[in-house]
Amino acid sequence: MSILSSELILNPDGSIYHLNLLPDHISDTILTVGDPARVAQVSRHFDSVEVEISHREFVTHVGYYKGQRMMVMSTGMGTDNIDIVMNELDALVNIDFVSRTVRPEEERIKLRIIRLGTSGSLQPDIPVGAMLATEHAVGLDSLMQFYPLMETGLETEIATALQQQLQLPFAPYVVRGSDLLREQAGQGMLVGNTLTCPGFYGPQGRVLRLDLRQADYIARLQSFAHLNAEGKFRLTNFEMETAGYYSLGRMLGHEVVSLNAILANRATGEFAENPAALVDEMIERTLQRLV
Ligand code: R1P
Repeated sequence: MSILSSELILNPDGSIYHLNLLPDHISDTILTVGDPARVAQVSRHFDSVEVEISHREFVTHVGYYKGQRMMVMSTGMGTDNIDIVMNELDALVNIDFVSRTVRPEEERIKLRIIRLGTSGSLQPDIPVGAMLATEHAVGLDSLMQFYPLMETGLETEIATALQQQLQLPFAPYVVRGSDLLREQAGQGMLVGNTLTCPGFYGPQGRVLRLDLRQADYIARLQSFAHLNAEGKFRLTNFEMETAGYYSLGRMLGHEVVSLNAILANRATGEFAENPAALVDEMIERTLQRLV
């Protein structure tokens, strides 16, 4: 079945609508960052950068790192952007743009997508400056209201406990990411469970001029605990994209890991003195582990 031009939108040069990339641009390993300025911070470590493409918040550099083809792309903030990034990256490798048909299963490509992001810690024992690789992502956003995500029994159990203990009017979604990629790219980092919030202020419990609906929201996040067959589950950190990556990655068949440089600690009230240096450290450590 051919996908209509209103659904799979291609630009006049054949590139995909938002990312402006052509199928030939894509490498199997893709590093993603939120901030467009962070793209060059990554690609300056490449042996060479052969393609630079920029459209809206999506800046992409394609090149080689230690002889391996690699690309780095910015996504902007929030899971609504991750919906675009994951669907368009997948289309670039798994849909034939000429016939507008999905490639047969045996021809499909599994991408390795590594988010190099920043994040706030929820727990006093995860300090500013820590590097954390996400095991489970918990989505407080509405993205999975629109897709048939299959959760495991344990994920559903954790989601139900979260709804009850956090007194949420809806059930969050819970997804475990790729253990293999986490162990490789996130080797030596802390492992944690990341809460993906649909905002930076209220949804992450920050009060400037607006009060929160639940005054004890942060305390509830910090003290959330769920004992299960695998041990004790707690929330370690929050940010704004990881659950979108993990859920869409599972459904589309790509390996995804979210790595987080902890810039703030919301238990102690600290913020990093030199955030750029921490992001650099995460970039360097991760690149070394990918080749
Ligand atoms: C908020 O400041 C942004 O920083 C975090 C959040 O997820 C959100 O995107 O990640 P990035 O630094 O990777 O964008």
